[in-house]
Amino acid sequence: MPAEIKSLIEQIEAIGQAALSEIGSAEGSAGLEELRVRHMGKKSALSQALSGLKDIPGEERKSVGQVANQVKSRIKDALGARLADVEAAERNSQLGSESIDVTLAGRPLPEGRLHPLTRILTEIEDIFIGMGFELASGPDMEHEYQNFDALNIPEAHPARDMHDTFYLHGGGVLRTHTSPVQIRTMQNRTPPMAILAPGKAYRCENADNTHSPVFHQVEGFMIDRKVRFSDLKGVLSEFLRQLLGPDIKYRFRPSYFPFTEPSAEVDILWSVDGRKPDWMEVLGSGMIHPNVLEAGGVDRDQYSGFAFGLGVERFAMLKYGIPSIRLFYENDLRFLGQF
Ligand code: 2U9
Repeated sequence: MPAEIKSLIEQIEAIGQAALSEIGSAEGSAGLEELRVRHMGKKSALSQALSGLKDIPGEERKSVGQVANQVKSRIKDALGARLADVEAAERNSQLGSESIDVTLAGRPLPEGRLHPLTRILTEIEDIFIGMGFELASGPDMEHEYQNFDALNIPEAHPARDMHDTFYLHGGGVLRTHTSPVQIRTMQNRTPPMAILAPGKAYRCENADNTHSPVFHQVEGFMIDRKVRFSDLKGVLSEFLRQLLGPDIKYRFRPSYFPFTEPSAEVDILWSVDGRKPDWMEVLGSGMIHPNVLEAGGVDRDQYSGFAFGLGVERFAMLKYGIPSIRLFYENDLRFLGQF
């Protein structure tokens, strides 16, 4: 074999050795890819060494070619084997760094709560439902007739004054109490009926610790033949005992409302901040005025009824010891989180 062929074969084997040693110590799949291009590509040292192959005669070209093919396939195998190792190592290190400990405790999520007004409103509703009352609702925007006239509140009554009532453009008012709901219910049903009307009421006044231009009321009434003042006392006493405890002290005190006659307010003996108990007004009530029965389409000679009304915020403030009505509407989570 001529010396230049022998030297070419040695050169090819040397290129192969160099490539194998580089591949053996290559780090990472990116590094291996770079080696693959350098050793297997068109511009590789091997390709360059073989560029003169076509000028070599038959037999000798064949043996150079054989060596070159062996070297090529060894480089290819070495690349494949090293790539498998490198990829396995990369996968293992990724699995190690991204592992999740499924036995770790989860982070607690902040817990939602019912608004204190929702809580007390639900309690109040449940007590009356337990005594046979049905819930009713109606629109917040009302006709002046339903809000005032039907309730025996005459044109000149101070409650109709601009200072107390939100008058709407184009007529109508924001209801100043939920009483119009009861008028509507009376007009749509026939006695006997026992109805509870919880909802928002609106008064045109500035907010302070005890007033808010929007607040919540629960009103109710019961109409049947021979409903008496003692029925009113029985139902409201039972309500107070269930809401505030069996030992609650209360009194019925004569009062006046245009829509009831006779009328009474209910006071409870209540201690604020551990101080000496005092009488606190919590409920208005009375026998439904015959004019109001008539406006509701109920026969005033056949039927009688009692009605009552309470402010939900006032009850919540008393029961939970809340100092200002504004806290209900500020949505401060430090306040709301206590209920
Ligand atoms: C009809 C007939 C009678 C409802 C009544 C009161 C007395 C009363 C106030 C309590 C505090 C309103 O929230 S408050 O400011 N309510 O004192 N409400 S009797 O009487 C009615 C209602 C509807 C058809």
